[in-house]
Amino acid sequence: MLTAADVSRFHKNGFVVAEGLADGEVCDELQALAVNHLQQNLAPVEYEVDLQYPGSPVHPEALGGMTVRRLLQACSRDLAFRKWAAHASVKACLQQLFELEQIGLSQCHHNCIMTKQPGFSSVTLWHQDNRYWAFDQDNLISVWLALDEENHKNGCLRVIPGSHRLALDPGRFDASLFLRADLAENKALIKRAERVELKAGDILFFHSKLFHAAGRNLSDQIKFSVVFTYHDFNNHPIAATRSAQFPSINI
Ligand SMILES: O=C(O)CCC(=O)C(=O)O
Repeated sequence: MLTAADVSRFHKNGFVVAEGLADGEVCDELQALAVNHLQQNLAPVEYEVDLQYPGSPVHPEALGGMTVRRLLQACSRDLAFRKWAAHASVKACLQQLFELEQIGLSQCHHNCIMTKQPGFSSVTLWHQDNRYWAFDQDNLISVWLALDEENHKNGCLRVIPGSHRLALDPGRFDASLFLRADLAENKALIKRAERVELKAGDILFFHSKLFHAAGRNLSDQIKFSVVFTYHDFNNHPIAATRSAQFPSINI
């Protein structure tokens, strides 16, 4: 469970870290599965080349062109991922943050294991996850479980505290809904960013409107993180969008 101070920090800043919420055994089991699936290139996966973010290989045949960025559909990969996604401690924290009983787990985006690899990982520019989502209310929460240490060197997340409460004009974004880096007002906003450094078992809860970004993995180890996104079960995805592609699970 989160403390009352954690809950108010979340509402104020748009994120909160629960240290050591997942125990070592869970992290080891999920990591072993992720390593195995990555070695087998077990579909569905997303490649760095698919995204064409800064630093991505330009072509599937280029050096690093088969670098996997995400193992997709985590819930359907192994019961262990599904169990983690619906774990009692995760559910209890989400009930506190949403102030709700019924929590939906989306299977449409995130629902993945991030596999940030040395050598060919790309830079994720400043964005809100609402660029991926289409729900009646833009009020979703992602749960990011670090399976290893996450730090500046291996490309941990950076966040802008309180930015989930901003309403920015469309002109502040590029065509892909990343913050435009050429605008002075965006540069001033980005200066407020903080790193979210995590240890294995730590969980970052963050709001879908929180601006965040991440760098490349400059270490020599793959960084594995498990990420799921949740919503009020009565907050529905908009029909015919990617958010409605698969049904949510009532955890
Ligand atoms: O680890 C990263 O590169 C950030 C990923 C991210 O922000 C996202 O998938 O929304």
